[in-house]
Amino acid sequence: MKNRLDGGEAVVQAFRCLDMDYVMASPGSEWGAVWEAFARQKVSNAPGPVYFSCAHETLAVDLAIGYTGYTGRMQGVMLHTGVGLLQGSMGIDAAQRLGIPMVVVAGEALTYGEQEGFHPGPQWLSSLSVVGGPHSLAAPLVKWSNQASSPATLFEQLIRAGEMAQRTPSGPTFMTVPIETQLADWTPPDRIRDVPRAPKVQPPAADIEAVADLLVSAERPAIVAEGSGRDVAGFDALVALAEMLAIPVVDAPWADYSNFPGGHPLFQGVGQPDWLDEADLVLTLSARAPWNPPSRRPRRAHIVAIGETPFRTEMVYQNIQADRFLEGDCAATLRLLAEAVAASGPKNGAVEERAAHWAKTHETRIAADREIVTEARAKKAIDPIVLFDALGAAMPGDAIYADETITHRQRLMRHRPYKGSRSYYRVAGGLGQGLGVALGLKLAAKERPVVAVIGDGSFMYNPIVQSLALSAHEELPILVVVVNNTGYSAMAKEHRAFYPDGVAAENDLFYGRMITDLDYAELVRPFDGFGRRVADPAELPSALEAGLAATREGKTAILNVMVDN
Ligand SMILES: Cc1ncc(C[n+]2csc(CCOP(=O)(O)OP(=O)(O)O)c2C)c(N)n1
Ligand SMILES: [Mg+2]
Repeated sequence: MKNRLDGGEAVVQAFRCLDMDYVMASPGSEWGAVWEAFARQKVSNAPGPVYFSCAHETLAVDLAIGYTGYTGRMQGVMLHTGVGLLQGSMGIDAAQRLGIPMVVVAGEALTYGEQEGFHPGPQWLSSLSVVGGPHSLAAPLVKWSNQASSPATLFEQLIRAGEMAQRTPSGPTFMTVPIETQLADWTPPDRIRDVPRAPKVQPPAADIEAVADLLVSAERPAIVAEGSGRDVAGFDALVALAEMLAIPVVDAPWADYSNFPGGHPLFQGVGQPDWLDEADLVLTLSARAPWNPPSRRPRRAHIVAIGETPFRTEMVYQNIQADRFLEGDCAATLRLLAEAVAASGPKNGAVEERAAHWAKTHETRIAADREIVTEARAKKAIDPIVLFDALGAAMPGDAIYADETITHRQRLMRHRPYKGSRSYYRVAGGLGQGLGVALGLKLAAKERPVVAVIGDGSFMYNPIVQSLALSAHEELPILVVVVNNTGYSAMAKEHRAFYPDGVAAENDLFYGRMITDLDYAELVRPFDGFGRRVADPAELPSALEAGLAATREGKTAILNVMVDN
């Protein structure tokens, strides 16, 4: 009895075969068989995933998002039936939007105490019962959702869920594993297979050739990058291709990652500069929404959309306006393009001319941005731009940023404190996930400083207590910078835009704004962290340095930075 294999072992063995590092868990009482398997793994010194207890479903899912976002390695997430799934659902939704593969499992009971000799607990009859099963709640949020069909199929179904999650378009999959299935005997297959990672998909060679020809003959090519910096390979491949032909690169308005070095002479900032209308060829990289408004494509350019999944089924509307597609892994496609361009022979002087032109444009923009910072520094209060500039100066070049700002995001991206590859992660989906994503990034990159930049309103949506407790307990110190404009600026801004001459504007009465005056830095005290409220621009550099120093000593730091808009 003691060492019999059951469904719980099948779950852990499947995660082992899928080469997961962690099972991020915020569980309930249904998981006894899986805990038993983890105990067995521990006492027998067997290799396998680490069980990571998270104290909140949002944290469990977001840790997986941050960790996989950085490493590219898929993880497991274990939740408590329908209620746990609902609590973690916003993170799962974010994972789908970001294309982060993960296998999420939740349990349920099937027998309610009617099976002789076994009672799962009375809670399953009333409050935990989900008509259709937890997998029906998960279905709209994931690529695939089902109940484990039987103890005999559980193991292979979980493996397949992991294999599917990694396939294009990558994203979360979900499985309900009933308690009865977990407790049932399980006989492992004769051969336990190490599951290979999903191969990278590449566009056909003829399509690569055709676009390489377009690139070589283009007079004014340009690149708009949204998600190509997801991995180091994508970042490096973009630098190589851009340099080869002196192609200017801009970040799309909703860039998910650091796609290109900000100090590179070919980097031309974020958004849709006017000169894009003069481009004759534009490559968009892993872009869901390259133009704003969506139909406002560059006027003259032939547009080539590069990426694994140009059309996202979780989006209601897209209008990417591509004239041609190169569908496949972005990094691999960029590399193949560079190879094809190199093979096409020496380039003419136009490339050198272009390089000089864009280096100058880059310099002009940087100088203008410096001017903006200088002007902002003259203010008595802290302008958010001054904060972002000070962050860039205070933090080491390898700092990683998790960005959960709202009205400050475009300014953060413009005055980017982040530098190299894998240094910027946009927090996707609904608010309240920045701390979990930042902790997941820290778990993945313990040697790099991690900075969560979060709006004050967004901060309040996070599971703050749970995140700080986990950060202390698991020794994951991060620097949290609350960009505090004392409320929801976004709401007041939209309200004013809809009713510029309205009663609210006239009387400064914005109901949606919500003013808070809590000192968020105080919240870190019970967790032995470092906290400071900063309202004076002159104090910013030393406060940032002290915050960073605290994280180096293993303490999480919260800087509550009072900004003026
Ligand atoms: C879960 C969730 N609830 C509500 C919203 C709506 N919402 C979008 S922005 C925002 C305010 C965010 O405030 P803050 O982080 O302070 O940013 P600011 O608007 O001040 O720049 C809210 C409530 C949301 N995006 N997600
Ligand atoms: Mg705010």
